[in-house]
Amino acid sequence: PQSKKRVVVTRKLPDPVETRMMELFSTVLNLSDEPMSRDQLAAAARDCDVLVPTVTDRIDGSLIEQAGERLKLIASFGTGVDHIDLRAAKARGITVTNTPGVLTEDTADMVMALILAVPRRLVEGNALITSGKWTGWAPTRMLGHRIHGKRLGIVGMGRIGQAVARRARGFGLSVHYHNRKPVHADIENELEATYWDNLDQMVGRMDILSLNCPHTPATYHLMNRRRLALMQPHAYVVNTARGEVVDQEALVEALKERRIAGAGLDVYEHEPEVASGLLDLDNVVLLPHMGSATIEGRQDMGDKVIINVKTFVDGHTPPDRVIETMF
Ligand code: 8YV
Repeated sequence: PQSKKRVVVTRKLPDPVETRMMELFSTVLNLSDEPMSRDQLAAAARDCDVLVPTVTDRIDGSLIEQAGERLKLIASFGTGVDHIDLRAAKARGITVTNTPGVLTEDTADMVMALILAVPRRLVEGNALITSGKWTGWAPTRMLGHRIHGKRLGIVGMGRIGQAVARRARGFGLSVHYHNRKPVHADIENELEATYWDNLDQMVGRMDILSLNCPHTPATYHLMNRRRLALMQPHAYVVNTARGEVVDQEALVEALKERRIAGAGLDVYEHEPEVASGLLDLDNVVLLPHMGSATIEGRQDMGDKVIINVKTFVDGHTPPDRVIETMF
């Protein structure tokens, strides 16, 4: 019907999510599952009431400028909102929502998977078997580093950071964290987590670092050349947050020169490009941005998008409204 709001979805979403969206709204789907070109995205933004983008769509100031008068909501399918110029959206009176909470546990699982995979050489072990080169057990073969008893430093103690901390304690890691401010004392006690006000000091003392902060102007290259140099040579870094939080070039150098022991990466600067230097290293495990990639999680994210859109078009404030100052 005419009254239905026009909603443009930029990527293929789970079938039940698409079906429900088509029932509720006048929904335009991108069935190709390839990211829209910039022109397609601009055309979509010119002619819809609600845009549902994902992390692969760059909704910058110039795109928002090209948006039509009728665009009033950007309901992103994902938690990170660094692909959206929040200030430009606000200036145009466009509300932005995201999908926090529902991918916390899945992402924390992936952090643990990388914390285990890199020091214990899981991928190398698998490659040894599949290459047919395994000649049998030996006392000194395929030795990695012990996890238990080591110090984990979590950078960014939000939902995901806390979920990592809970898991880490089960693996016998002691939990340390850096955050803009300490978390509530009850949470700190529950997690037996030690707050480090000074990131440099924490970085220099950890055996494993896990990056779990959003990418904002304040966290861009937070792990820069200087901070990477503070890490101990036996230390590992795991990044499931955003590639931009680490100076990738400096990271490759540190890994190559064995100034740090290894890295587990799920995200990259300039995705889907992966710096060629990373591909030649044997002390890294590289994943294709799949931290939250579970069937259940994608459905939950879709449900959240639908609730946000429905609430908004019904004239209310959507539950996951992103406020520019939050980041
Ligand atoms: C999602 C993510 O896959 O939500 C995020 O911030 O990085 C990913 O886990 C992606 O956002 C989907 O749009």
